[in-house]
Amino acid sequence: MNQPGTFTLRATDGQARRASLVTAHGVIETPVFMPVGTVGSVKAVSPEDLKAVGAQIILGNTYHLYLRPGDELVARMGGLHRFARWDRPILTDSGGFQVFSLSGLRKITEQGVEFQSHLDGSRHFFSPEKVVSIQKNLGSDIMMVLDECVAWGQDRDYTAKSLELTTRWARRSREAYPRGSGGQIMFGIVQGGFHEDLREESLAQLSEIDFEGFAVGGLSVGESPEEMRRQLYHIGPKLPAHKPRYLMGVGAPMDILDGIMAGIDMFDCVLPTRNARNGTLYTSQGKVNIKRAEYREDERPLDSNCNCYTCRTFSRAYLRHLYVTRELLSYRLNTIHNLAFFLDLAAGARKAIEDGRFMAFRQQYADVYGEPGK
Ligand code: PRF
Ligand code: ZN
Repeated sequence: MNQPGTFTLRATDGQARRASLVTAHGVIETPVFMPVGTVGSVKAVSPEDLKAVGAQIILGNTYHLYLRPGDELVARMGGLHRFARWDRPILTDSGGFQVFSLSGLRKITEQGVEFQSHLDGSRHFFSPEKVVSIQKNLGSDIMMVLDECVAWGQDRDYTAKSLELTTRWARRSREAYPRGSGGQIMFGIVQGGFHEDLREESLAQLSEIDFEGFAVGGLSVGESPEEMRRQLYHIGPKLPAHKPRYLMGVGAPMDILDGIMAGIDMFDCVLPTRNARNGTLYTSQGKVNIKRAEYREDERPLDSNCNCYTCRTFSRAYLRHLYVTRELLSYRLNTIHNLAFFLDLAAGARKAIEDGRFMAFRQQYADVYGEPGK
């Protein structure tokens, strides 16, 4: 079956799943890590670089692309794939997170959310239908519904009311783009804060709507690693087994591995790309801060276990020099390596699940990166 949304489980190992998801721009093998390309560009690297490190799908942001250059301009340029010259799958987030984390004054009503641009303070309004229409203009393969990402520390009463609003918005989103009305697919987003019963309630409500996949939102918003795992292990295994499961905005290597352990299939995070630009590099021996003096005359590759262009070609000494002198090449080389590390982690997890040794694979990373929260 090559109908977008078709999801095929290939193997399981405990709760961990090895699967594939059909989209209009090709099949995604999961578990998958999705590099973040907020404005239609993964910062510092080209589509060619992304393919060389094995990126299967990238993420774009409705909020940013709507503000600049505008979704209608993107549509006139043939859609985001053609505009950015990326011919593999794209997932677009709904803005349900960016509006709450980036924009100024905002007002939530039944109809939607009014907000001020972080660029110039101008006022805008997102309804669930508007956000679907923007994502139609962008032409992403996977659309996300408009949701309210409840801030860490909100009380139970607020969270319970909020998840119901997220459900009503989710229903309106699906109605604005019924299943099969085009080549795009749509995921619902489970909210419910840090109350297991509210998470279950959110999932129960969303399950009545015919989405092609389900995301877990509202995690990694400031809570402890233990609290995130409590929610993740509770709700992950309860998500529909025959549909893709996406943990939004997560995370560090151990968070991704523990997400996989909870039955999650898809991940995105700015950590590899943002940290690359800050000189924090992920290696098989742990995190490396490339600016440190100890690397000044270090001839070795950044990670002898990595086969990326950066590690095949350059020394730590040169990477340090580029970083210290703020050379633009530093951003590209560091980003290539960090993405290779996260994409290799996902590829390794896929293989380990197929071989029935996922927990041993996870342990190798835990030995280097430490057990979360310890
Ligand atoms: N909702 C949406 N996008 C998100 C989140 C969410 O809750 C998060 C939370 N970690 C990241 N990105 N729409
Ligand atoms: Zn490398």
